[in-house]
Amino acid sequence: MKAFAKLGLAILIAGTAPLASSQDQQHAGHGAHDAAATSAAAALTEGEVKKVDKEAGKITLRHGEIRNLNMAAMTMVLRVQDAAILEQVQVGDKVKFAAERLNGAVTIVQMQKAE
Ligand SMILES: [Cu+2]
Repeated sequence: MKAFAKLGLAILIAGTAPLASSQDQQHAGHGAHDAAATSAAAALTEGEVKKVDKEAGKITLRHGEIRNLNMAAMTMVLRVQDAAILEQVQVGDKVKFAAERLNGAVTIVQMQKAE
């Protein structure tokens, strides 16, 4: 009987807690969503280097789907956060990269050669 009463209490808590928190913490929940989007950016997208413009800090890539940016596969010019990224690759290289939208521009924040 005692165990049954505890179980009932646990169900009551489990049943009410999510409701209360979703109403009280709508803004906190939104923040958590942003954090999730940032961590998703760590997933690398495959690409192929088409052009490197070191002076402008840009690279043209034929890239696969960039999930964190909701971008389909395409060929496009991307900025690089750190110009040193461009020193590591040459036209024709297969790469894996992480991109984020920084100041309105799609920017590569991490890139490595694909094996
Ligand atoms: Cu694109």
